[in-house]
Amino acid sequence: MSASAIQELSARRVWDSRGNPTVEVEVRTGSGVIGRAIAPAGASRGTREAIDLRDGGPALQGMDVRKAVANVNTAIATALKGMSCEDQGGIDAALVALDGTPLKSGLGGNAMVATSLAVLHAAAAAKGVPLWRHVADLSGEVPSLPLPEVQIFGGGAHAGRRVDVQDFMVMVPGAGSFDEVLEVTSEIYRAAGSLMSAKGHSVGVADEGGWWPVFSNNEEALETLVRAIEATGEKPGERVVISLDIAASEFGSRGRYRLALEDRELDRDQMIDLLGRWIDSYPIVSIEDPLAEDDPEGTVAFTQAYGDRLQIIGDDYLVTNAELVASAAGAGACNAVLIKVNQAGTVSESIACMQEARRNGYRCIVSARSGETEDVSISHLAVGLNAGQLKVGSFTRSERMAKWNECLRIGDALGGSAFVGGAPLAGTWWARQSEGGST
Ligand code: 2PG
Ligand code: MG
Repeated sequence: MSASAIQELSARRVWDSRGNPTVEVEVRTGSGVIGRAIAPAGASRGTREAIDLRDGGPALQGMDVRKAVANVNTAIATALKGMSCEDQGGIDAALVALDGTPLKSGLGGNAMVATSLAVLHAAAAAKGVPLWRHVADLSGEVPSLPLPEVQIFGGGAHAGRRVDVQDFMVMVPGAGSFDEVLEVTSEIYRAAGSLMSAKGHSVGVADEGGWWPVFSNNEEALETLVRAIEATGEKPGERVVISLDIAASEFGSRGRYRLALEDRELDRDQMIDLLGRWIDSYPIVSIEDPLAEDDPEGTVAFTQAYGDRLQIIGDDYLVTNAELVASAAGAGACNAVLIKVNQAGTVSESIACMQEARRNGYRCIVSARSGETEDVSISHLAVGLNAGQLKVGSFTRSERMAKWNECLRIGDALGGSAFVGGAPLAGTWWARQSEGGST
């Protein structure tokens, strides 16, 4: 058996940041190197993303993954044994063929993504290079250190729907280094917590570590975010800007949007007007899933209205799918795509989506899920894919901090010039303003 051939492949059940079971896969090659990866899990999921196989039934709220673990230990292990872990394309094609379903419900997206990523780790280890270097070799990209998007307040499906909007985030495109981004973000995070305490709120955190959103409406969250940025001595819109994940599919469908806290329903045009008022009032540079995934008309209209000022990201709308990116580009919907490996199901399909995005001039943001673990593969993917941006949640909880800290380590290996700074936001009002032009 050759040194890079897969000799053993097995799975075990481990637990994610919400205490839910998930799948960990370990791959051992002929030379004895090991690759290991864990599947993450979303809460606000697109209907067209790869499906996690869950056991159902009364135990663990139906969330158990024994079937997915068994699929790895039997069918997947049998199919992949003897293949070279350096043949990521061949391995992922074999997984897709073995699954044979449109949304990976056969083997389970969780079984497939953990296997695909574990193989990626094993290949890097077999080559004796860091994971980001191996990813760069696969993608043909020049590695770079991404610009983070960091959540300050959670919301939506990650906070009991306490506010409609899911992620209130900051970006620091004006920072000179990755380390500076984290330092500025840490100050803003702390300032936001102090503002919440000062209002007499008990300050717990949501699923991704952002402050629990004790607000009476979405605007109060935006106001508080601006105050928190100011409290650190920053002028909002200069070094620091705001990014939102509306995750509109969670409260909207077929052109109708229900704002739960305010108990009112908006039609598509009213929803676009509401977002427009926020864009005019706050230094927002990026909006993810502004309209629901079943509202292409709204998404195209929103992109037409704001695409030359903002980054408009498709997450549930594009589900890391190259074909959906190509058709969105044709229709003029979004100008950026979130890359979540477990939405696609395999590493190769994620890379294909990113390459399709690049061909169409779309920006790329590698993203974690709301259910995460100590697995830091996505930090390496963001670097090796030269994605430009990384979203992993907030600035607390070790499943989040592990990813930011891994970027610091990779940054040391790459050298200071690898940080992309504000470059991924080229074409937005922020970039025009920082070049000295008008907004
Ligand atoms: C999102 C992600 C991460 P989830 O919508 O972008 O914030 O959430 O993993 O629940 O889909
Ligand atoms: Mg999202």
